[in-house]
Parts: sequence; C-alpha cells; structure tokens
Amino acid sequence: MSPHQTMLAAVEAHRPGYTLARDFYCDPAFFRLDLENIHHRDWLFAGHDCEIKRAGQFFTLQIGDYPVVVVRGNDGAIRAFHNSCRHRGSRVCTAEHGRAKRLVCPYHQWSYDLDGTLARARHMEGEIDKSQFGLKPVHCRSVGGYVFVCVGRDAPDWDAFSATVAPYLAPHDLSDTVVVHSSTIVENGNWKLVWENNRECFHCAANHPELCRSYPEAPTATGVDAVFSDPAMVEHWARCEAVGLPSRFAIADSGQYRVTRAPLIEGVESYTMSGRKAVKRQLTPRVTEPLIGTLLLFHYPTTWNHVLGDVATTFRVLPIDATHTEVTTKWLVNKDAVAGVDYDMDELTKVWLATNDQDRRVVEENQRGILSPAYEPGPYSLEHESGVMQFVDWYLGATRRALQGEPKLRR
Ligand code: 3BY
Ligand code: FES
Ligand code: FE
Repeated sequence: MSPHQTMLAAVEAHRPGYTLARDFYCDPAFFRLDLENIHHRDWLFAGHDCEIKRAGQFFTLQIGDYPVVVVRGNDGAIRAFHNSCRHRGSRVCTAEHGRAKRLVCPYHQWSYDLDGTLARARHMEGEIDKSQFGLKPVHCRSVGGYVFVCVGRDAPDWDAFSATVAPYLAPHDLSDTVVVHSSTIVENGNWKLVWENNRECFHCAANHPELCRSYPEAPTATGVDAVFSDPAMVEHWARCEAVGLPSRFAIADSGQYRVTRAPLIEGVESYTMSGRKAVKRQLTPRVTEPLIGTLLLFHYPTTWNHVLGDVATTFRVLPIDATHTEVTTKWLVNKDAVAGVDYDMDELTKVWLATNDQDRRVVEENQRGILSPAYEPGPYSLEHESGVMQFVDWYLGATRRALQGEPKLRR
C-alpha cells in the first residue's frame, strides 16, 4: 500500500470518540501527508499586521517545506512571497524580522522590490529578462490584525472565515496595537497533540495553577458542546453585546474555526496572578468595560487566541516534524503603553509563559507514552473533551477530503 492508501485506511478505521491511531502522532510518512493535505494547502496564521506597520518591514516563517517572507510594500499593502531567490535559490530574508528598502539576497545580492519584482541582478543585467525572475507570490490575506498565508497553488475560500470573525475582532483595533513580547518554544510532540491539549481544560486543575486563577475550567468555555445551555456563557454574551462587542459562539460548518467570548473567573480582568489588569491602558479606547472576559478564537491548524480588554495573547502552531512542533506566543498591548509605567513585563507574561511550559511538558509526556508500541487509542471524556473530539473530526474530515482529492476545498 502507498502511504496515501495506508493513511486513508487509518482514517476509515478510526473509532469515533477515541484518540487517533499511533501512526498519526509519530509516523514520518503520515507527517509528510499532513503537510501535503493540510499545511501546504490551507490558510495559516503567519503574524500580525501591526508587526509590519511601515513600508519595508517584514517577517519570515517556515511552513513545512516552504520558507515564506511577509512584507509591507511602499503602497501599504501586505504581500507574502516564497523566500527563495530566483537566482540559485538561497533564502533571501534570513532574519525573523527586519526592515529594508529592498529585499537583497545575501548570496550574490540579487535585489527585489517590496512587491517582489527583481530590481537588480548584479553583473547579470544584460543576460536575463528580469521580468521573469520576480519572487514567487504566496496567497496572503488579513483580518482584524491577523495575517494569514497559503502556500498552496489555489487557496481555499477565505471570505467565510473573514466575514465571520471580522466583527468580533474589529472593536479591539489589533492593527493599531504593538507586540511587546514574543516567545517561541519547540515542543517534543506532534502538532495534533499540541492542539488536542489546547482544546480542553480537563488537564487545567492539575497542571495550570497560575492560569486557573483566571481561566474557568467549565467545559463550555473551551469545548464546543452545550455552550448555548450554559447560563454563564449566555449572560456574558448579552452583557458584552450590550456594550457593542459581538460575542456569541459561532463555529464554521467545517469545524475549522470557532469564535466566542467567554467569561473569566468572577471579577477577573486579565491573565495576571492578581486577576487585575496587566496593562493600565486598554488595548483600545473603544473598549472601556473591564469585565469582558476573553474573546476566544481558534483557526485550525495554526492559531488560538485570547483577546482581553488590556491585552491580546496570540498563539501560532507550526509543525517541524512528526514529533516536534513550534509554538509562538505574542502579547499585544496599546501602542502607547510604556513598559514599567503602564505594565510590568513579568506580570504581563508570567501566566502564559508558565502555562505554555506546563502544556509543553504535558504534550511531551503524551507523545512519549504514545511512542510506546503498547499504546492504543483511548476514549475521550464526553463532558470535558468535546473540543478535542471536534478537532479530531475536523482533522479526519480535512484529511479524508485531501486524500480523496476533492478539487476545491471549502473548509
Ligand atoms: O489556551 C487555551 O485556550 C486553552 C483553554 C484551556 C486550556 N488552554 C490553555
Ligand atoms: Fe540569490 Fe544568488 S542565490 S543572488
Ligand atoms: Fe493547558
């Protein structure tokens, strides 16, 4: 059997309500198919538009096989390109972040305008038709301060996601904020274990003493079942919507993304040890009400988010190999907030840095146990792991469609 056939058979053999078979979590051939089926063809969260506010500012990221650069042009537009020089293929932008008038390849200095056009090819100008050697474009779209890219030839539908989440994000003006801290960790675990862990708070009480001071363990906050019958959720939506903040739970038909506002623990304003705000200035003067809880947004397979009144904490998940995943966390605050005056950096970052490290350990132990030949799929909790089952369903559906070669994916 080819790897495609093996994986399709494993998808069909999946027992609903149970964890995935071992190969999905550790087999390099399955990992390669995940890249082909998902990461190399879908919209992925790359970074924030506020990180590249000025012309020439760029950031780079690695999407499976593809190095990508995202850059703000002189016309203000944000574009993404394959970060591979059209001379001999070197990566052009090597820094994670930077600013340049032109993108200059470090190898032989071919230089590209910010719109990807090849502007100079040293000692070769008369030999080539420069119009044929621009940087190759990557699909790139933005919504509510989030820049997404797609390295596939044809990008899947963007508009449904954008239209759904734009009203929720709009009041927070994230495009006009600033990233004041960023943390990147590598977890020794398959990317799906990172997600499965994120999609439940069943593990929170025993693993997240800091987070549990502010984030509720209620399965209706993290999961996807019985949300509308939880009075705490419904009341919270009504209160937030009364002050102009779209809040009620919405989920894609495909299950790829979900947005909702959830209350934090009674009286808690932010993810701090005290529960009080981390930043004196609100993210934006448009949102003054302090007890708005958290705007929860996930979009598979790359991002989950918490947008609060004073800070947005955003997460990006990028697969490295079958058992390694990169997780980048960013803290966005009011652009005029001053460190040491309006916020204390340690206080701002403490809860999520601790939580991320705890989640890393949880994921790594999960991976190690699954690597045992004795591992076999086990049952998810109906009450506490609806979100995990929902993730697995999305994953299996997307994988099945890709393996069966559905031509236009509308996820
Ligand atoms: O970051 C999150 O949204 C999830 C929810 C529950 C635990 N975890 C940290
Ligand atoms: Fe980029 Fe030669 S590889 S200039
Ligand atoms: Fe956790």
